[in-house]
Amino acid sequence: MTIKERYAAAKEFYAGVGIDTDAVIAKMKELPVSLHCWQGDDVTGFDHDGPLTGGIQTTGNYPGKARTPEELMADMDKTMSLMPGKKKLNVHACYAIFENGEFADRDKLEPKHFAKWVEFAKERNMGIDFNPTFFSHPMVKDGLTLSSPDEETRNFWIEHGKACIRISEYFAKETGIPCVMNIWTGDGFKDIPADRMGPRVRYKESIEAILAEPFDKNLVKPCVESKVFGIGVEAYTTGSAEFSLTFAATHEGCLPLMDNGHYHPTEVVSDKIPALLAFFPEIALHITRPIRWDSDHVVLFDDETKEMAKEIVRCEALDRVYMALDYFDASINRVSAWAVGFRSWQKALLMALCTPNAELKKLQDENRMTELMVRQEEVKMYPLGDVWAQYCEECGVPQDRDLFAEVEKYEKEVLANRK
Ligand code: RNT
Ligand code: ZN
Repeated sequence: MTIKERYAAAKEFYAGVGIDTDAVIAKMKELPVSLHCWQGDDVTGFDHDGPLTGGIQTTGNYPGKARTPEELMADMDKTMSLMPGKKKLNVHACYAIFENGEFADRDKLEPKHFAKWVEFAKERNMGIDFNPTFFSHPMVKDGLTLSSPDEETRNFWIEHGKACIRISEYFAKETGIPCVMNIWTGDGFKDIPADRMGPRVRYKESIEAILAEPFDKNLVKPCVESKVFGIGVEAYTTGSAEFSLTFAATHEGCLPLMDNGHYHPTEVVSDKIPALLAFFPEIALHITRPIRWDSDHVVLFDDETKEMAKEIVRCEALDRVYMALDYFDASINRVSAWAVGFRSWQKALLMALCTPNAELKKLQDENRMTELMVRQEEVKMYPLGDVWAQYCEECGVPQDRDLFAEVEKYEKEVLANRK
């Protein structure tokens, strides 16, 4: 059977359970998901030579890492040709592009240092999200930035944050699409601190100082991302879950950002999404895959990924949740890592939209829990693969079966020449 024939049968099946798959596919094509530039070069960026520091780490040395803006952009183009759906570009401040020998430190960054990214995004009809980079820099003092007891250190990073607000507003104005600006620091301690509140009060005041930079709240959406612990800062993280959530709740216009790799292993972000949506007009997500103590593995089409997408869809919150990918694997082909992760989240969204959510909710509200279990298991075996195949076909991207060959070809023709 051809893809078309398989899709026709699936479409009829789904119509029988009240789902219009043509409408679902049309919706999928319009849902922006942020694609993180940092999978292409192991979070290195272009403004320093040193290693990645500050509570995060990449492991692996698979050949073919992008070394220049041109290589990174070429790889992103390749990777985007392998993904169905609408993309938004996600850039970190350390990806500033300096020309003709000029250099600006993080506290002095200007919109012009990101003009090339704007050009790239505009040509591809994408919005841009942004992230100040509070790591991999000599001004990280004793593992601390915005929460440092040293005033000069704090001020340097506050200036960085303010510069990033100005750059975020520039992105939004240039692209006509709001820019989500995420504040994450790896500030914390390896071992038991003697003062847990002091750093948090300083962190709070520093973020407030950054947000005092004037900006249009319709154009820039600042977020605070929490983390339970970081590599090398196992005992204490300044920006804990309670800190970040309370900060966002008490500062209008500031969104909470949940990264699903940043909680204790038995906690699930799928359950936190509706909790936050009951209070916040908008929230943001970093979609990743945690394993044991570490986050940032390539997103797969696994249970929690499906569950997160389901929550966004059944809370009817697709326009209230900013979805961004955040992972970095240096041990496999990076273009493949990008593509598999993005495609997995697309599959999860597609599955959520192809689920008879209203019918299932009714069973719950009527306390028909036996039937609910039976039906929820039934949904898992619906012919989603045939809808996915049609969606990929319509978007002109490879089918799952052909993905690896495409990746391999690019590796041979392009990546292998980077010695
Ligand atoms: C780190 C955070 C953060 C980073 C990116 C690069 O644990 O998840 O979001 O991954 O900013
Ligand atoms: Zn994150």
